[in-house]
Amino acid sequence: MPTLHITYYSADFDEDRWIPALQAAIPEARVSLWQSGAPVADYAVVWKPPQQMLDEQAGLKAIFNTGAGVDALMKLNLPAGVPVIRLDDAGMSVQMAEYVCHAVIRHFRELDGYEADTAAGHWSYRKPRNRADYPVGILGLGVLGERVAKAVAQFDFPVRGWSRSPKAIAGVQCFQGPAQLQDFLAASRIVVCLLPLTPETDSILSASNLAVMRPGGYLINVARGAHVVDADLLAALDSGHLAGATLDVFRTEPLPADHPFWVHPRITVTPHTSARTLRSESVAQIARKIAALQSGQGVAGLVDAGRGY
Ligand code: NDP
Ligand code: OXD
Repeated sequence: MPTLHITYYSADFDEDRWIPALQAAIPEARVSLWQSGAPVADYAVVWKPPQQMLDEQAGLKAIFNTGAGVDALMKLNLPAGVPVIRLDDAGMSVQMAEYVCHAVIRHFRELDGYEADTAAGHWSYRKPRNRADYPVGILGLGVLGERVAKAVAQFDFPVRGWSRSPKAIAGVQCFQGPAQLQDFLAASRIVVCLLPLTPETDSILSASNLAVMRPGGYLINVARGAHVVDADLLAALDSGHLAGATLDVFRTEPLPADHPFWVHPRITVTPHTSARTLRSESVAQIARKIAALQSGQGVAGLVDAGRGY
């Protein structure tokens, strides 16, 4: 007789794979797909659930989010006193480090230019750039941002970071809080956004903040589309203030077919793929955390509803 009941719902991930994987990792539990009217479970494992699910599951011991970002959950009316637990790396930070290092190096080494030369059959060198002129600033020094900062530093770029609370990370010049945002941006030529989406960070990459970045700046947004004011980014690119952008996340996903980002010559678009939720790592982490909670221990990745992340 199962002693635990886990209810599962995902707007994006395949329940036919996730439910058996959770069931195999937590054999003492009964794992089932949430549907309206289902009995209240002990734990919910969710991605972008409907409000109705949370309203009906009032007795949960915890809600597990199968992603790092909890902005979709935070928009809902969450049951009072129920902890929300996010994915805590689970194989994402190495993917994010790969993606961001690739985008930084592709821009710095002008690989798009060489690709165009190749297509035209041109053999022509570009003058080597000085990496001291390309400081990389990471907005957000959490689980993903810190890993990315350390990875970028391995290539000897000057690295800056910005967070809410003070940090000390070897090889990273750290800034914190709203009072130091402008100094951070002015000290960065390539800006990488790895902030959670909260009321404080919504639209943070707006005209006034983009204007503070060094001329010829480059933006890499791998956090959430709503961090960027689309029209302000396009204006900064078209005025020549920014040299280009790599964007993995968008206000509307999939990015609408008529959105100007698709065809802008200096924007690279990828389909929210910089750090994917990996099923086996994520399931193993959730199983470990459920076991810890069941035996009264604390777990990492607890979301602070007041901060919104
Ligand atoms: P964390 O919560 O571990 O880190 C968030 C960082 O942002 C922390 O350093 C935090 O500061 C800082 N921060 C938050 N609010 C502010 C603020 N108002 N001012 C300054 N700094 C702030 O998150 P992760 O690193 O795990 O993930 C970051 C985001 O990446 C996720 O929320 C998600 O949206 C996105 N993501 C995107 C993916 C993709 O595929 N594109 C995949 C996974 C995640 P402090 O350390 O002081 O708390
Ligand atoms: C996440 C994401 O937040 O995939 O984990 O964007």
